[in-house]
Amino acid sequence: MPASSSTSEIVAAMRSARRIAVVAHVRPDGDAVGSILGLALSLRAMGKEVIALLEDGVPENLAFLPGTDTIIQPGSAPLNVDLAIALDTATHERIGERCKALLDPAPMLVNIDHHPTNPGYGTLNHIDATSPATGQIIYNLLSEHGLPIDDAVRQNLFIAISTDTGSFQFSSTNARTHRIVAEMIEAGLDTARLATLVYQSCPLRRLDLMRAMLNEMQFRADGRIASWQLTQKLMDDIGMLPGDTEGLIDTLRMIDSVVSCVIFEDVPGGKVRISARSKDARLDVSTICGQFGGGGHRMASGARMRGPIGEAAEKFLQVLEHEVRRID
Ligand SMILES: [Mn+2]
Repeated sequence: MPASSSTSEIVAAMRSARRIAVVAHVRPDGDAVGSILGLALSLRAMGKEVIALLEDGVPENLAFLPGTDTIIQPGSAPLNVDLAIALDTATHERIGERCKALLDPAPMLVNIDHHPTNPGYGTLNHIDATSPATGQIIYNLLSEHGLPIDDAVRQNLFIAISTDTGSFQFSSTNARTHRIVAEMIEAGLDTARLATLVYQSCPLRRLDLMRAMLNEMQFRADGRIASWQLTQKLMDDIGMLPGDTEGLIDTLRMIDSVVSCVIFEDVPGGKVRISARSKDARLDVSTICGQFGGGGHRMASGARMRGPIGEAAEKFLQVLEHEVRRID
């Protein structure tokens, strides 16, 4: 993990900038969208001109968050920002090709993240792998330095933290996480409303996807590994939209015998996207994903492999099965 710059240095850079771009990773999840909006809305309240950028735009299931209407997808016009800030993005490339091209001319890049594999590609880097969500780092930064926090900022950062901790269930959740939410509730945040919006507002299409997964999931290593292959054909049949797979893997994780679960997904260019999870601290899926050019957290990681999906799955699962059998 790279040496971290102090949040004071980062806040000083924010204060002295006039025009700031805030960006997160491709295929944005709740932590990506919530973190960039939490920070962007606070910076706007400080009087900064802020461009919130996402290569793939906002997924439909997160469109209820305040400020999503201000997020833009990268165009061709130069941004002319004094400062670029990348959040929740483990490698520089993962902000997306078009975002990277637009932000490369920025005189300074701040990199704030919680992925332990982040190499520190910014001018200033603040990588805190003990934080369960980038949203938690942003909340700490705003509150420690007295930067504006209003209800819209809280909504975004709550969703960032809630989604990245699996609703406060994952082992990365710590005492500070709960203290932050307690502070948010004391300040009047309606967390039940937000939970309904993010966890109980699925279009039927997402349950069709889950139904297919439950029908097709496969097991190996005596039920300790559960996996599923999400093919392009199924995506077409269901009419799947970006963000539809968020949280799907947690259903595989529910099974008592499972210590690791994996979803393989066809992505454009003949590639296969891998999402892997561990339920046992002795099994580090980030090193397994690392063998296939990916990375992430010990308990939640990803990689991309060349297709076809069946062959990629078999290669990955053989390595995973070897590791799973080693820990017993
Ligand atoms: Mn995250």
